[in-house]
Amino acid sequence: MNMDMKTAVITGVNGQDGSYLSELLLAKGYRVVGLKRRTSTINTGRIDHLMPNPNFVMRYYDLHDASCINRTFDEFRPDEVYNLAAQSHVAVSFELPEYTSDGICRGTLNLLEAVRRVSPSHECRYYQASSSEMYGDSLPTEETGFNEKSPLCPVSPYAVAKVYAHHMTQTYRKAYGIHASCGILFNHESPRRGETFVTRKITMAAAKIRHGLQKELRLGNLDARRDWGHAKDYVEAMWLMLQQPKGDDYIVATGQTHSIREFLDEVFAYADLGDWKQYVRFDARFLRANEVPFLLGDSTKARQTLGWRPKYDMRKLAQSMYRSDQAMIASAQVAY
Ligand code: NAP
Ligand code: G4F
Repeated sequence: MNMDMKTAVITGVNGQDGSYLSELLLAKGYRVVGLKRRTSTINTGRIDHLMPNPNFVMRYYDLHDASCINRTFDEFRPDEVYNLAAQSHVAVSFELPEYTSDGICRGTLNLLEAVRRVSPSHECRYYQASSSEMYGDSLPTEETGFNEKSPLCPVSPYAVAKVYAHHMTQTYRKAYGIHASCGILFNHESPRRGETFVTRKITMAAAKIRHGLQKELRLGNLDARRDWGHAKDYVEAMWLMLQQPKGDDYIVATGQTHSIREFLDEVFAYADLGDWKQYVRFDARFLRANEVPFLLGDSTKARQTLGWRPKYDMRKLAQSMYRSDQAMIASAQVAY
C-alpha cells in the first residue's frame, strides 16, 4: 500500500450512498474499507464492479456489534469514517422501532467512541448521515425552506433515532474536538435506490407497465412533498465536508419541492404511458402512522462553504431512473 494513500471506512457500503461514495473515493485515490452486514443471500449488486479493485477491501460488520468496529479501526487506522449504515425505511421503523433505534443510536455512539479512541489527536474525521426526516411535521418559517438552524420535530422512530445520532455527533465535536460533520441530506435517489422507496417504486412500475409486465401501481399518500436530488451529487457533499478545516453541519438539498403526484406526472409522461391515474390505485397499507408532509431544503451554507452544487433536478432524476429501469426490464425480456 502507498503510504500517502488515505483510508476511508464506510459503513453500509453496499447501500445506495455507500456504492456511490466508494466510487468517488476510489477515483480520488483512497483505500476504501467497506463494512457490510452478513445476509443469507448475496446483496452486493451495487458494489460488485468495485470488487476487483485492490484498494477496495470488505469486512463484515453490524450496527449492533461494537467489537467489529474496534477491530476494523485497529487494523486500518482510518483517516475518514462515513457512517451510512441504518435501517433507513421510515415506514418500516414504525414496525421495527427498537431495532431501528438501537442500530442508529448505538451504532453511531460506538463509531464516535472508536474514533475518539484510535485518534486522540483528532486526525480521523467523521461523517454522520443525518436526515431531513428530522424536521418531521413542522413547516419551514422561511420561503427558502429548512436550514441548519430550523427546529427538529421528528415524528417517526427512524427520525427520533437520527436526531439522537445528530446531537451525539455534535456533542462529541464540542466535548472532544473531534472533526465530526453532520450532513442533513434531503431525499436523494438514483437508479440504485431501493425498490421500496416511492421514486423507485414508481419508475420500476412504469417500466414494467410499458413492457406489459404490470397492470397497476398501489401507493399511499400522494400529497407529500419532497426535495429530491441525485445520490451521486450528494456523496460529493459528504466528502467535501470532511475536507474542511473544522467539522460542522450542512444541509444538502436542491431547493425545489415536488409532490408524489408531480413525480408520477413526470415519469408517466416520459414513459409515454398517458395519464398515471389509469394505473395508480390508492392502498391504505402504504399510509404511515405519522406523515412528514413537506420537505424543502436551503443548502446555501453548503453551496457557499463547500462550493457544492447539485447537477440533477427532479425532472432529470426521474427521467434517468426511468431510463435505467426501462433498459433493465427490456434486457431481462430479451434474456427470456
Ligand atoms: P440504504 O440504501 O438503505 O443503505 C443502508 C445500508 O445500511 C445498507 O448497506 C444496509 O445493509 C446497511 N444496514 C442496515 N442495517 C444494518 C445493520 N444492522 N448493520 C449493518 N449495516 C446495516 O440507504 P441510503 O439511501 O444509502 O442512505 C445512507 C444513509 O443516509 C442512511 O443512514 C440513511 O438513513 C441516510 N439518509 C438517506 C437519505 C436518502 O434519501 N437516501 C436521506 C437522508 C439520510 P443491507 O443492504 O444489508 O440492508
Ligand atoms: O420514498 P419514501 O419512503 O421516503 P421518505 O419516507 O421521505 O424517507 C427517505 O428520505 C429520508 C430523507 O428525508 C431519509 F432519511 C430516509 O432514510 C429515506 O431515504 O417516501 C416518500 C413519501 C412519503 O411521504 C410516503 O408516505 O412517499 C409517500 N408514499 C406514498 N406511497 C410512499 C408510498 N412511500 C413508499 N415508500 N411507498 C409507497 O407506496
